[in-house]
Amino acid sequence: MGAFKEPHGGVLKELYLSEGKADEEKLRAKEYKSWDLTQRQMCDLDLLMNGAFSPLEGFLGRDDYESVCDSMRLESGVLWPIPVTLDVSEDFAETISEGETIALRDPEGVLLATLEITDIWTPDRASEAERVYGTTDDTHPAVYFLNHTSNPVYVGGRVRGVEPPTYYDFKLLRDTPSELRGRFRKLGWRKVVAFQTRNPLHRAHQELTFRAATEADANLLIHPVVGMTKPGDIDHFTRVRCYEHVLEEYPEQTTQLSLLNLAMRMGGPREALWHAIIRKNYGCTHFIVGRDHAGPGNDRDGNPFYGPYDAQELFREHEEELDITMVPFKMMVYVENKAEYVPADETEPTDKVLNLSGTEFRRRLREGLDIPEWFSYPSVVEELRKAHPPRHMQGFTVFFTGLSGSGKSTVANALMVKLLEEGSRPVTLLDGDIVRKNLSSELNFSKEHRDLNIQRIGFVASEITKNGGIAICAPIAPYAATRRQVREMINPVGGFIETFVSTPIEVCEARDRKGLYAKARAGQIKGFTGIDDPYEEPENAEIVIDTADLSPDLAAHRILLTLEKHGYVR
Ligand code: PPS
Repeated sequence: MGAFKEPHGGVLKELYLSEGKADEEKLRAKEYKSWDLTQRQMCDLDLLMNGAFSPLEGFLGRDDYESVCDSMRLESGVLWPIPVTLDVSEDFAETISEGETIALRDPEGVLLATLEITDIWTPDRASEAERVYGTTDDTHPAVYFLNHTSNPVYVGGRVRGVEPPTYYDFKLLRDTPSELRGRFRKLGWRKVVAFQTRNPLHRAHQELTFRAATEADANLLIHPVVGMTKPGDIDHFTRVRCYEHVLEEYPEQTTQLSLLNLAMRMGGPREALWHAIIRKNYGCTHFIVGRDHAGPGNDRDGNPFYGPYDAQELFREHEEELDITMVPFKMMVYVENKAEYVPADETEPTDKVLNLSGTEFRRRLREGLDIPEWFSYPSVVEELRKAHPPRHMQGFTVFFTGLSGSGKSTVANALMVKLLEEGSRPVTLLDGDIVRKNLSSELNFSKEHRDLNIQRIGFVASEITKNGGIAICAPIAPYAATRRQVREMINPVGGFIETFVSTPIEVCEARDRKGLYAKARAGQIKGFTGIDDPYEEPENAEIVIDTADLSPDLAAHRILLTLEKHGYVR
């Protein structure tokens, strides 16, 4: 028996050269101009070469591109909803011409493919956004990408595959369409329902996917995207570990898991058709389309870009031509009195339906609160908790700022000792003097060098924070913009607590432990902070401490109380 589902356009278009030909192409490519692929292009090229994008034979040329934007069809008439284009810089475009062959390389310079150029053109990106995504609003991730990430010139042409991109993670779970088709054949699977996802799966998903497969009298493929998803999504490492746990919940031999290296566009209805075409190429016969499939969220005015069932409607219009059956996603809800999941439209008025919104789930995760077993599997929750620990298990940075002699180092030392006593995480002190000696010894006190010094401290602190430690920094850090940069560097990876040591300059100068103020007044040190160099006071510091009327012990204690209040220590 041959393939039980014809690929889109009739033939699976694998673009790899045979081994011998690939070796010859590698030799020739030494003479070609090279384009270093972006992350999005690596994903697109991978799926072009392995046949997931059949019937495409390369990056779209200009006529196909216009036709896809206008009518969701290639020039040949075959349905194709999303433009797959190679965007390059103007500088690079100026060095190449139509008819030439170029090398496509990964960021390390490894040759993955060559491209025989048929077209070079500058697209109207606003028009592409409007025609493909129905909007020019930047809050749509694909429109944002077009306007801010994509390069301005497109290059179209046939791709000759030399080797697939190397991925070091989850190798056994990454399949080409031929490999997956082979596996289905081996397993004797005739009908396969594919489930697309970019989120972790919980019990409701397991129930709905298994029900969808059972109703279609088919087997099930969990086919999550691990290429590029919506910015802010849970990382794929965490998700794949979750999927592996959920897989064990399906009856034996009913379900397979495979990872798809797709770069999603979040293109709603058009993207739903694209997802279905890709799954058809992988040999699936059915595809689950849910509410707001591949939805990009809300627009600038807070309205959804697409209607919740637009994707299902567009799919239905093209279902026959697509030759893959849509399985509309059924909302499953947990009915407590029956202790089981039931389709939302099959509940009875007397049923007690339990609900936990996505927002509430994330809040509970963030705060380390209980997540009921009816909602998710303990193994999945554990993985998610590991990746998103509650605050008392996350890293954080306490960033002191203040004049020389304000008491930063003394309080920072006292705080370090108290945190070591508390013992929950490793503590690193990046005191101004220590850093100047070990990390920034070649720097002086010019604005440029002070900024560099603070950026280095910020980088080290963000690494410590990311890995769950505590960084205590105590430089002068006189400039507000640089402090803000550090805050922005650390916020995504853990807590940032800016502590302004506001001790007035008169007090600092009167203390003058190192005799530097006297020297600055005498003109022996130039550009001394507070004397003849500015100190921009923080306006939004989490903590303000004046050591003129607070002992180091009490000051450190107050910081500890604030850390407790924010949930960083218990
Ligand atoms: S900065 O601006 O954040 O890079 O400064 P920092 O790395 O914290 O270094 C401040 C310490 O260097 C000594 N020092 C000076 N401070 C300010 N201005 C000038 N021109 C200067 N020259 C030397 C001073 O002892 C500071 O130490 P602290 O611990 O703050 O008193």
